[in-house]
Amino acid sequence: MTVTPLTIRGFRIWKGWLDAAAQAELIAALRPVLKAAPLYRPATPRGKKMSVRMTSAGQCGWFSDAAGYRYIDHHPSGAPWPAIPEPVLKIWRSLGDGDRMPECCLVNYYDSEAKLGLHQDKDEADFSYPVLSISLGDDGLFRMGGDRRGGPTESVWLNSGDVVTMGGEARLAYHGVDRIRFGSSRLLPKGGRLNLTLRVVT
Ligand code: MD6
Ligand code: FE
Repeated sequence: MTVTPLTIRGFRIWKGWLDAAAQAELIAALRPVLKAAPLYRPATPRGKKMSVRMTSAGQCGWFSDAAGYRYIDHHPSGAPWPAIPEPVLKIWRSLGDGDRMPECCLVNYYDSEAKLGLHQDKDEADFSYPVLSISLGDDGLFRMGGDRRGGPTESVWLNSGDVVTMGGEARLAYHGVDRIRFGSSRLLPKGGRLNLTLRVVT
């Protein structure tokens, strides 16, 4: 477990924050979430299906279609979003914010082909709260930039068990996932990478 984060461009990267037992506990806790709220592929406002599959837990979930990026209060199937599992909330209590708990846990699943283009997380109402991200399964190449698209970036491989917090000046920094090292972890039986991002939304 790291006690001091690796800090790149204001992103704080807690390498190996979760040991093997903690990672397995999270996967077990996520299984019923994925059953109640199956992964889907959102479409961008321009009409292109994303390669990353997504779902959410919490009071609201992140969604996108022709009408734009936003949070919605139920799964696209109409089912309510499941609650954020306790082992996930525990990580927020350690590394997230002390005043408010997250309202959304966005779950991203990357297969061997999936990637996530450079973006800012700006669909939330108050940027004074950090976004916390948890990596599970295969390694992902995480790219971090600054407050404008096209500026310099640096990349780091995120491994299973790493936690990243994006707060302060980095809260609105551009970031994305260029590729997955498919099969690099044995945490998920079918391979791939799961990323959880916790956000205060309202
Ligand atoms: C991912 N993460 O790592 C995608 N956003 O799969 C994000 O988009 C992200 O890792 C905000 C803060 C941290 C992140
Ligand atoms: Fe993001």
